[in-house]
Amino acid sequence: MESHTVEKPSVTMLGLGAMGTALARTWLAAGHPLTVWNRTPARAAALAPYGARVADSAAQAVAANTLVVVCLLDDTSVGEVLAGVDLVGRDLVNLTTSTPAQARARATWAHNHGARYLDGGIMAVPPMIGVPGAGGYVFYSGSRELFERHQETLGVPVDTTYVGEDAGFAALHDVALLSAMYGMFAGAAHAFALIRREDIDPAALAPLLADWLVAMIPAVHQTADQLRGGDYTRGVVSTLAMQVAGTPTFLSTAEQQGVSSELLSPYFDLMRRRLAEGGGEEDLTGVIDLLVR
Ligand code: FVH
Repeated sequence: MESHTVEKPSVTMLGLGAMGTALARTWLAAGHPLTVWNRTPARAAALAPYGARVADSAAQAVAANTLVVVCLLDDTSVGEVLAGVDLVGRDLVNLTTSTPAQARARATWAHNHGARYLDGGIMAVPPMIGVPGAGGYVFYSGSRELFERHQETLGVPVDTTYVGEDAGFAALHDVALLSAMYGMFAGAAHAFALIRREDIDPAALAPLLADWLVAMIPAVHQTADQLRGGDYTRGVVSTLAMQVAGTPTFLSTAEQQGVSSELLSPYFDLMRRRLAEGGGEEDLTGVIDLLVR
């Protein structure tokens, strides 16, 4: 009996840094024909033994397939790599970290060059790529139709989450989540600094810290409910007035431990401002309105 194997969709990959290489390897391992190009040719050549077709130029790689995935350092390098390349009829998927404005401008630029465009924001580090259950995913925004057409292929290396037709939304979600992450790491840095000169093992504090942050973080759902409803006093457990009253304890403790309060103070300043404006019965949601200019 004749057997038919269905060929998986072909992909072109431009950019083989740590992330691009991880993505490329996963597509190759899953049996997708893959054409690759990288500015430093050795990184592309390293994938040839795994079945990648190595293009001599970005233009040649783009000409090879309809689906073109780009994962370069920044938006400037995307502009440099694609300058003068014929993009007519291509489905350009840009996973390079950008600002929302850069993503929107890149979408317009791609359309003006005859390409369809999807922007992506990668919520994963290279070791999470191709590892089911590792928790990584990529935000996508731009044409829903284009996303749905390639969703299966794009989902091979890492899960996909579509966040809207606005090409800037993937970048915006990406930066929003990473900004929250830096706030969390800033808090953790302050906590470790407080115990730094004491006979306390950082490895003993770490699980306590991790568990506490996990216990507290569901509060973001209440924040979202309050922002949607407009009533920042709804469901409040710990009032802003009470929390502001506690801030001298945090600042004095930092001083006593010889630790700078420069990570905490800006947030405490905003809490005090909101309290002064009459937000004492709220919790911390009112601070958000002080940030939005
Ligand atoms: N790696 C990570 O942890 C993060 C996770 C979240 C998403 N980011 C973003 O992914 C983009 C690529 O990151 P990467 O980790 O692959 O970065 P590098 O290993 O530094 O590789 C950079 C690639 O870009 C090429 N490149 C840089 N400048 C140019 C240019 N002017 N013209 C052509 N190519 C350029 C570089 O080529 P080469 O140095 O090998 O010749 C690499 O292929 C990025 O947006 C992260 O923010 C990663």
